[in-house]
Amino acid sequence: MTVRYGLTMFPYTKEADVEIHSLLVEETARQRDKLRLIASENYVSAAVLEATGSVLTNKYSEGYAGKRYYEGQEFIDAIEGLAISRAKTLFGADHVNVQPYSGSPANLAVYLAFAKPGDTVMGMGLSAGGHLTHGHHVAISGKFFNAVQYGVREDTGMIDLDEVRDIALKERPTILWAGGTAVPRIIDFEGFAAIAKEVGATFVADIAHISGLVAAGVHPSPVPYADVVSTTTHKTLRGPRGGMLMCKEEHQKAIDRAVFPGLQGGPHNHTTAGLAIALKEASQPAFKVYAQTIIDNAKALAAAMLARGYDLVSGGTDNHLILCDLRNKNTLGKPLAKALDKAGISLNYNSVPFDTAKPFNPSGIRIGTPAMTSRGLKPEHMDKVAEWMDAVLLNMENESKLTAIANDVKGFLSDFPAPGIPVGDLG
Ligand code: DSN
Repeated sequence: MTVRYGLTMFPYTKEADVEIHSLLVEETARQRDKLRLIASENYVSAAVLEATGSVLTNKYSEGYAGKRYYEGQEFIDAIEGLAISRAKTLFGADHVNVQPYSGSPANLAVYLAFAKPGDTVMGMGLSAGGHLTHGHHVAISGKFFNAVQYGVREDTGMIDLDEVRDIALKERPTILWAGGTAVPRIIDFEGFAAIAKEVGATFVADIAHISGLVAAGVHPSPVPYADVVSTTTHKTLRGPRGGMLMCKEEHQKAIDRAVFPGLQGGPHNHTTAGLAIALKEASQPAFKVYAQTIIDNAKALAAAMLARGYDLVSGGTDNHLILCDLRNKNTLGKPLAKALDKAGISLNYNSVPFDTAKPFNPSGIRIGTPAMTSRGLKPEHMDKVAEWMDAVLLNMENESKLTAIANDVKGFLSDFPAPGIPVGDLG
């Protein structure tokens, strides 16, 4: 549904705080007028936005349904119950906890549930595409635990399960993680589960990036194989900012206790309501079409980039993201990302496996299709996207060219209304 406002946006904020009002309007316009290719971002529906801005933010409800530490929970219990039952049905999970504030707290709760400080834990290295919470040395997961990391093969850019098994057999981790933030290929969750079983580790699949694809059935699910599945709720799943843990029945108590009272206080009920709505949306046939189009768009964009001589890690993609190694284009990721932003195309610079540059100005960029697919862009539009990106690369210092591209992008996007964002004057 296209939202059309005839009135000033955020009228109460305008009255209370003109500075925040103006910034809210500007950010709304930015999200509307730019091509958003950050792989972890999306546009939630107007209904999800409404729930997250509701009076539920006023309510404390530490505990779980029927066992709370505050009164007045009759509606909160029902809302949380709906979110849980919808997630269980959608993912086929035995048990779901919808209270984690986001992906990092969800993953911290997993450590609390299954490991002790100093234990050996194993995950994919950040520079190979893993996540900070999977044992990176600057994060709590790398400081409080003896973290060992696996990567990808230099010749294929893919995970080598034989290497994972060798490391796991040698290190005997308590927890084995699969998943990450810059993994463009399908992960063999069954293979990881077999390794975890062999070494006696708890197998945790972090599907933060791909949970919408998994929910839609267009990507293999780890739920049958993993002890625990962790996800954020705001990426391909297209819900509000939050986290969720799914697990086998036998881990229910450990997970619930770790989230509360182990790690967190009161759940963010406005987020839970938004999540319940998003899960209902994700169970509709239209969401399956959306999720498949995310992948089709990513494959079409990858093909258009390969045709222009771009070097893609692993040679392409199976999911919603593309990791591009720019070393053959003689630029680093950060200056290109900044030039693209000036040209109305928003993405992030990213390390690539075996990067020779520093993480704050690495050799790559990461490109994702979830947000633009939410606006209705299709595979036939991906050549134009690649053409814009290539024109930016060739004109990084040419401000007037970058501005001209930004105007083209904005004009093009005006035919693709963004969910939850008004068309017309934002006031
Ligand atoms: N920061 C998220 C991402 O961009 O992938 C992961 O936590």
